[in-house]
Amino acid sequence: MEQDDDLAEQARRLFAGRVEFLKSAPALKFLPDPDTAEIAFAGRSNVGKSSLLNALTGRKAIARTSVTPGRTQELNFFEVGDPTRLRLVDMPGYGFAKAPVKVVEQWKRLVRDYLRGRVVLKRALVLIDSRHGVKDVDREMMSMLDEAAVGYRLVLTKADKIKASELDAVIASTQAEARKHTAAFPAIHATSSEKGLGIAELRAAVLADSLT
Ligand SMILES: Nc1nc2c(ncn2[C@@H]2O[C@H](COP(=O)(O)OP(=O)(O)O)[C@@H](O)[C@H]2O)c(=O)[nH]1
Ligand SMILES: [Mg+2]
Repeated sequence: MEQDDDLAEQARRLFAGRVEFLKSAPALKFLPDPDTAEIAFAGRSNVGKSSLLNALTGRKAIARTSVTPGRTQELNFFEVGDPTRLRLVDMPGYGFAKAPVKVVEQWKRLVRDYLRGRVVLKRALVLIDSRHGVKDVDREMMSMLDEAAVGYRLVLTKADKIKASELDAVIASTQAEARKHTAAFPAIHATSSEKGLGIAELRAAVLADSLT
């Protein structure tokens, strides 16, 4: 328990310190040097990914909250710590209904190649909207991670938007979904970027993951 408290405090300090946008990579050749642990964030467009990155780092707009969802096909890298301890990787959102086939294919290639080949990638976080639960597009993302053998945490977002009883139900159904996937962690993180719910715990988990 003391160790947990220690890690939470370390994580709090780390994320309160230097957080800086490093670069955008629209293709693999633009990836930064693989010299730092990375934690990747995935989720459907509008799931609350930018908001979660902002909440974790305690900034208002380190990651831009979306105006036009589903348009950017880039991996965005943020450095945390001074000297840099880890990188947060904002992966392009998926499941945007109006995306042309070509854009979807480009998304798949970029994300799959990154997941498969990235030695410094320690963990992924797959964000799921609390109101909707796991959808088919999320299952596809989870299968890509299973195949790439990248361990991932399922993170419920916008928990403030539903009742406590509904949250319990979506946690249970998400846990059941996790059991069907080889690389998914059994524990589900319920979060609200708006209210700060689950954010400190997730910060500690991200730091712990970066050290594995
Ligand atoms: N109530 C509530 N709204 C949220 C939360 N997180 C994100 N949102 C809203 O959901 C919308 C999409 O958020 P954004 O972070 O841009 O999603 P992204 O497309 O996944 O990056 C925005 O209108 C946010 O204000 C949350 O925890 N609670
Ligand atoms: Mg976003």
